Amino acid sequence: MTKKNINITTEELKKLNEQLSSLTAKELLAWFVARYPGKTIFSSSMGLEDQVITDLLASLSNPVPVFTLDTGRMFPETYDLIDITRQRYNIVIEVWFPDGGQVRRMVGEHGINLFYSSQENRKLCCHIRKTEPLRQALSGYSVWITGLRREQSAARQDLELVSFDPEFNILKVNPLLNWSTAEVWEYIRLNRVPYNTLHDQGYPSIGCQPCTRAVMEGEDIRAGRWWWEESGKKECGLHDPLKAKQKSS
Ligand code: ADX
Ligand code: SF4
Repeated sequence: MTKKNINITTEELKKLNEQLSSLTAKELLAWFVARYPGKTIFSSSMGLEDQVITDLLASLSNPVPVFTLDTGRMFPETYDLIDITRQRYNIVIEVWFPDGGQVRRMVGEHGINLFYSSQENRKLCCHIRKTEPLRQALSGYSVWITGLRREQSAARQDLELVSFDPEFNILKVNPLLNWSTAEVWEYIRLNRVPYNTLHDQGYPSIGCQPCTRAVMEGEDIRAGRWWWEESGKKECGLHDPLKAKQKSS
């Protein structure tokens, strides 16, 4: 059973969001790192937003551990970026893998490309390859930094700067919550932050290779993720908007 790492009431959370709302992304990161030293961790998918956060974290005096979840189905360009980022910032990027036995059983039962056959199978794959490794990676930490932004999808509109995630028993912090896509790109270019070359080939949002395609001009940012599924239901279990609305009391 996951140990409860944090206790916060709905009222305290509301006050915290009000208190922190005027901080810049960097100030917000610094605030949490100072408040929860050694208990703050950052999950990077190596996406554009995550590269901004990695760059911001590199400018803080206290290091924050960074991890990425390798589902085994990533793009070669994503693996390249893991190494480029590691070298550019001289940091360790911890890579988490799914449990081999669980993957073997799942593939044996449903096939290697099970995600195309039903949403149930797709969710099973995300659960085994992403959510369970995430649970392990977050274990023992109190604060989880992510690159979620409101503009990314309708389902993410109601996210807060800071929320309590009951699934992982952790405070979830989204420092780029209110950044626009243009602001993210501006930061990347101004600071020469390394990014996934797929972004220049029509991929605004990058996940696993078989579940991500390029989008057309004018299409939604996340239209290329699990594109065969009904939009509005395209979360993988790492970020369930319904769960995020429930607060600890
Ligand atoms: S997803 O749920 O649809 O895959 P998305 O790609 O938008 O999420 O990324 C949102 C945030 O989730 C990222 O900024 C990152 O914090 C976290 N995340 C998503 N995928 C991974 C991954 N493979 N490894 C680590 N963190 C991830
Ligand atoms: Fe599996 Fe696709 Fe989910 Fe990756 S995004 S874990 S390949 S279903």
